[in-house]
Amino acid sequence: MLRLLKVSAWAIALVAAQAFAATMATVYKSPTCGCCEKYVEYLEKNGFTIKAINEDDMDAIKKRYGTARAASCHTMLVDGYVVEGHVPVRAIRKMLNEKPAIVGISAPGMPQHSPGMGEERPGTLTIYAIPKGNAKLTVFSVE
Ligand SMILES: [Cu+2]
Repeated sequence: MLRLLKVSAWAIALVAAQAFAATMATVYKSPTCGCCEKYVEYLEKNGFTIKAINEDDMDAIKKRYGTARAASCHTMLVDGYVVEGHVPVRAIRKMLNEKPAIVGISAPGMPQHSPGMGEERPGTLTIYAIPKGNAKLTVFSVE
């Protein structure tokens, strides 16, 4: 009985540790971007710990991290991937779980009804995969 208690306490501790292990990420954004702020808040509500960096030359950031051809307002770095724009957490988690050999994913432009851009409408937001090199963008998911 005592042994069983110990085992279940250990299991509960493990589950709790996983539930509270926040995903660390860095978000580059323009200091005047309001929707970028909202997106950072959305990420934080959904288990991310965000280091937000204000950057005046966002074009340079997109060139540096390879998202210029699918550009949006902010650029996020997470676990070796780049997430460009208002991408829902579901798509980010899918990428982090599947670990595809791509630069990252993007919601190009400033799509309405994406996180930080008004209420989401499931099934209306196309997320693109940015391949390495010059290969064309492909559809990563529809959120
Ligand atoms: Cu935006």
